[in-house]
Amino acid sequence: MSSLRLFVAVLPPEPAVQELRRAVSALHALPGADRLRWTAVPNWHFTLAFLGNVDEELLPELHTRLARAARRTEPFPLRLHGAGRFGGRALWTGAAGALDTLRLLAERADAAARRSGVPMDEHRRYSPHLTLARSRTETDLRPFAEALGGFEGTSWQVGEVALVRSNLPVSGVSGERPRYEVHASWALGR
Ligand code: 3AM
Repeated sequence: MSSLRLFVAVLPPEPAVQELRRAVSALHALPGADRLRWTAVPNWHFTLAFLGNVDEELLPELHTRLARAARRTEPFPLRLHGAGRFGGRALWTGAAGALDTLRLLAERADAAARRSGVPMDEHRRYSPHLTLARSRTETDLRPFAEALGGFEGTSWQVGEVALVRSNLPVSGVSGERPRYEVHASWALGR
């Protein structure tokens, strides 16, 4: 049985991506920046639910349920906001705006996957973040988070949710990043 590695995400629109790109480029000049693995700009996303490897036979049901989850959720405002880190391993920018709706959409995406037969990992509290850089070893990411802390993006209206396929690097080249492609997407609301 073949399977796809999938996650459900909100993708920021191009103007928001460009604002963030300008802010993040200043971080690349900080000491130690070259030892971090920076995520590729076209890959930037807010993960709502990570599904892992999904058997192809589950896809029709998954699509139906994600479409329903999208339809039940009205479009909502969101903006990129500030910075944070997961310990010394990941640096991210956060979100502000209708976070309750973002959380609700994440819960609905999780439930849609579960009910389609995707064995989801135990439920962790959803923490909205867009990963900017990762470190293989414990690293002091505070200077990076502080430098980006005042960042505020322009608000946009989230109008769709995407099911994204993650193609892990197969070349074995160290530092090569996964390729993401939008497998399907659904408009929010009716
Ligand atoms: O959106 P971010 O970058 O935080 O780290 C992976 C990435 O998160 C995460 O899913 C997103 C798209 O790949 N991810 C990868 N494997 C995971 C796992 N086993 C995972 N999240 C939870 N459990």
